[in-house]
Amino acid sequence: MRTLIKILSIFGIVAILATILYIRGFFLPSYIQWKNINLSMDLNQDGIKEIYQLKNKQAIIQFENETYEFDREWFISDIKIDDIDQDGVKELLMLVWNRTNYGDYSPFWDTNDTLHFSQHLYVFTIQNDSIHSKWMSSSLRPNIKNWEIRNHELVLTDPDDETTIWKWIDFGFERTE
Ligand SMILES: [Ca+2]
Ligand SMILES: [Ca+2]
Repeated sequence: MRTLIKILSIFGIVAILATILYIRGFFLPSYIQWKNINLSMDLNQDGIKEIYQLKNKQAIIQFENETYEFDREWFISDIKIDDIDQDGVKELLMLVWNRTNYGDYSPFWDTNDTLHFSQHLYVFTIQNDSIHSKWMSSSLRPNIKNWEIRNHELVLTDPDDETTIWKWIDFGFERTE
């Protein structure tokens, strides 16, 4: 009986450790290329460049007088800046792994999807010193291994090295190729 309790408690400890490692992103796919980036650009068009920094999977925007920190539970693999909708103002695009299927907008009926990691693409606009989400993808299928922006179009490569091209049309991305 004592041995059984011992075995069960070891299993319990291992399960807890595995969960902690999972939540900290230790078991995310090995194809992810975690970038460190430092960009200096004026997205809010006030004549002063902000710093867009991605380091150790966390991103910040440094304005002249304050620093905006993105959700620390997001594991951000890459950021890009482009006028993706071609309205003359540049956006911040972000490739994120987090534990929700719905960005910040969880439907009330979904109470059990908080552990599972999924990949998302987010587009933000910067106005004055605040950040607005312009577009937030649900869980990406397939996942993105590599991405580029060419002529304001997203060139996405999945883990099987299939490449697709996506263009911003009205309120989201549509596949062009
Ligand atoms: Ca600025
Ligand atoms: Ca734009």
